Amino acid sequence: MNFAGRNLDLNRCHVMGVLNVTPDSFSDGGRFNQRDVALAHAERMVADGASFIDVGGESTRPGAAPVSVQQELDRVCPVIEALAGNLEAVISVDTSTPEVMAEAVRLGAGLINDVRALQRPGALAVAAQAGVPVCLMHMQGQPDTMQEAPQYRQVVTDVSHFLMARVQAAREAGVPAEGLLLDPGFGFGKTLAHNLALLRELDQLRVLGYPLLVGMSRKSMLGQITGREVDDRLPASLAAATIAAIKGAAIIRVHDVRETVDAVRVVAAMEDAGL
Ligand code: PT1
Repeated sequence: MNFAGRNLDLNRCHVMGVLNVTPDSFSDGGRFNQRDVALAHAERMVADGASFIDVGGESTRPGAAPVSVQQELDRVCPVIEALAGNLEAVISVDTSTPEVMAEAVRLGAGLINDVRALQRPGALAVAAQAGVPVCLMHMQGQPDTMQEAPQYRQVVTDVSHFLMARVQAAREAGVPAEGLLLDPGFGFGKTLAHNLALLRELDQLRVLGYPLLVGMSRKSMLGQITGREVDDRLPASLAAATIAAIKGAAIIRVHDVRETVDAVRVVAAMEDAGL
């Protein structure tokens, strides 16, 4: 798949490093300092083997409050500008806001990662115009309330049907099929049982024919399984990443790049040995 000039073979599993530029992600204020800290963190993740750096200015974890368009632009754009051209990786913009998508791609972003699957007004048109691949993610509800009472008829088929409908909407808007990735949205309006069903049956989403992106790093589903606090979830995150890689995920979105790259290499080595 081509990401704004960078070509990656998605038959192999890649690691995406998380670069948060939400204010709570940094203890210190100061915009200049934030840009420096973000650039250094991104360079570290690329040196550790990340193929993608995902830049997001809206927290979408459970309970998070909405942000304004201007706030998101102010957070994301200076960082993307600082990274573009200076990184041996694809810059991904984690946004649902059409204005942010357009500006980020203009500044050099090579992937639009939208947890709302282009459902905001204007997002389909902007994504089609942008000419970079798009990741369509499933979420039930909105971040502030999505964990209150998630319900599905059958989570894997419900998520699959939602994603197919969003693929159809994106293609009708002019996004080519070769530029689409899908994500079941672990932790986005799902109980532990829902998340585990999606992980166990990830191969069922693969039959849709699009590369899969998944993110489970440090999430509360792993806290529920292990009883560990968020900063103590690396082993569980590596297990989840390994399972996803075995089940055919193309991109794994994580905080701990170095460790996850090693885990993915073990899976790739096993698969290469079967050729
Ligand atoms: C994700 C993802 C994302 N996750 C994609 N983008 C987040 N494509 C942000 C918790 O339960 O999985 N895929 N962008 C982070 N969101 C969450 C959700 C963080 C749930 C934490 C939790 O702890």
